[in-house]
Amino acid sequence: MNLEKLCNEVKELARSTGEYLKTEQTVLRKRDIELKSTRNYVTYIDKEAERRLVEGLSRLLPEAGFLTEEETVGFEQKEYTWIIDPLDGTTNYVHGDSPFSVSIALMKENEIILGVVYDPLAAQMYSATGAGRVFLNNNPVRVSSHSTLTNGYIGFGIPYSLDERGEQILRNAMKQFRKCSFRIKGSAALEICYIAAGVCDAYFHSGLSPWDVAAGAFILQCAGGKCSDFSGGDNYIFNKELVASNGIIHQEIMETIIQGN
Ligand code: 2AM
Ligand code: CA
Ligand code: CA
Ligand code: CA
Repeated sequence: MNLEKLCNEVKELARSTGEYLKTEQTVLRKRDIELKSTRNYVTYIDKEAERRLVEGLSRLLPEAGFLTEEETVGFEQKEYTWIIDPLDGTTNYVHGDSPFSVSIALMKENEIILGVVYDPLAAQMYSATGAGRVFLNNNPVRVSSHSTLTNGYIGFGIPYSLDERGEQILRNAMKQFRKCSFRIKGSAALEICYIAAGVCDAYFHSGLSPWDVAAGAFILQCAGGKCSDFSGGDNYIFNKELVASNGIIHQEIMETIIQGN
């Protein structure tokens, strides 16, 4: 497999799907907006974008299976699996707001080998095919060198259903409000990429699914960053617990915000 060539083809597909999202946002009508549960929006556009991605990616790699948010195609265990979120940031999207993104990861057995996240409004394409091979558009990027929570620029999200643990973590974060600047941007995939590009220093969110995390986390790690679950372990894609950082402030985030010491 020529990974660089495949990555370029995936980027083209992400770009055209992103253009579709951008155009449709301007004509989206109230009656097209559905709720899966409170705060959890979906539209026909999420599903149509996913259908286009599945069709395009199937052409690029016919032997691969899929793990997708809208389940337009069922999951099947294969050597290669595309993990895709056709529209990450649907809440922003339905409110006519930004950012939102297309997120595509390729997993070989249990390892991610390619990640692409595209923001069509900013025309920003994040991609990675391995350590040091990570780009924002055509420019190589790296994580920030910010070393403490103090004056940090930290992203997070609030899960649709908030359990006791999730609430405690938000309370722990609140205690740090005077120290650092917190942001909720609303597209998990992009918020992880912002760390890869050195814009943000860290991000945490519980309740995320593999399609929110897989591409961004791979891109971040290729850019020198770190991801972990809430115990500090490696189960951050499938376990609904994510802490992502530039690596340097990871331990401090774990201690102050996740463990609440
Ligand atoms: P979505 O727009 O594809 O649904 C918002 O906090 C960000 O987190 C979005 O990227 C949203 O993805 C994602 N998200 C996924 N699962 C979530 C959950 N259980 N609660 C809140 N946000 C979730
Ligand atoms: Ca969704
Ligand atoms: Ca998502
Ligand atoms: Ca989505």
